[in-house]
Amino acid sequence: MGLFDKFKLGLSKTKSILLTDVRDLFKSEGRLIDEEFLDEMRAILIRTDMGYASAEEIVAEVAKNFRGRVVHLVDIVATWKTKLRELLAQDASPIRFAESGPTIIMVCGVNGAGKTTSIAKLAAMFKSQGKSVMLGAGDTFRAAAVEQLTIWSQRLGAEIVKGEPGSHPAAVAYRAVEQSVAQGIDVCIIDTAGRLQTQKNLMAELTKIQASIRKLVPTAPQEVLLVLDATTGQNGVSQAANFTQSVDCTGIVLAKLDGTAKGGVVVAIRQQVGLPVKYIGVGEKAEDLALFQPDEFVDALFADVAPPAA
Ligand SMILES: Nc1nc2c(ncn2[C@@H]2O[C@H](COP(=O)(O)OP(=O)(O)O)[C@@H](O)[C@H]2O)c(=O)[nH]1
Ligand SMILES: [Mg+2]
Repeated sequence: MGLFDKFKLGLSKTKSILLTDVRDLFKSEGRLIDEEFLDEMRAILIRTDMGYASAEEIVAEVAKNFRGRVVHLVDIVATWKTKLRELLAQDASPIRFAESGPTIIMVCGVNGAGKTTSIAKLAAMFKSQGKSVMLGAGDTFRAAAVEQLTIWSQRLGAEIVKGEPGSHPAAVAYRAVEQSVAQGIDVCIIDTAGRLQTQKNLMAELTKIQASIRKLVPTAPQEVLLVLDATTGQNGVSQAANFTQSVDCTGIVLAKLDGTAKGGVVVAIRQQVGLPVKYIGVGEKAEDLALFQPDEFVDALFADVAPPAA
């Protein structure tokens, strides 16, 4: 499956609701762009969880271009797409690899966000690029979490380092990195337990994990990825703001985009969190991950809107 199809898959719920709502805005003879229309359009945009400010920017642009005219959906789609691309714009942001030695990626987020699954997806991606992968089972709180990562490591043919029950996650991370260096592994991905941004000691633990990695590789971790659950909508945005206060995250993996009609949350994240969205999760399987690219993402969102009649 190509990137565009993955975006379409991830956006299927958002698309069906958004495009149905938007089509309902118009009658076959077109619609006058007046305050009533703009209010209805704003409400539809806000329902996608893109945030009020983002919705307002799109409304203002449509008002500027079309106020007082009778238009069809296809007439304003280009304006929507242009504005959305602007709101989502970010520098190209694939994984930053180490110049030599293993690339270390730490993954954090709240419970159930999709961390472990996203790690499996990243591992599958690296394996498909011919890279060797080590997983660090740093979620030492739950035996089931270690088990889950172990199953993925077997399925994907990745190495794994686990701690003794009750061992400190920083110690597991240390050993995973140590093994990666010793074995000449290309990418080492460290799982961590879910934590809430309000749990100060657990947030401090992330810094300890980072510090123990740096004892071995001072320039690591190359990436600290924050996994957000797209189905939590705006709540994910505040999680991100709080996580980034405690630990220097380098990017976001937005999981479960396929499970929500609130796909507009990616706009809110870009607007309100100073981090790139690196990858999106579009399902539960190892291949259900896509590098986030704003332009293709917007194209996929509007792929089924009929082009203007010739
Ligand atoms: N539909 C869908 N489900 C996902 C995605 N990512 C994770 N999940 C599911 O979300 C649940 C929690 O995921 P998990 O990786 O264990 O979360 P963790 O607690 O953050 O490690 C599991 O049932 C996953 O299969 C995704 O992109 N799409
Ligand atoms: Mg987990």
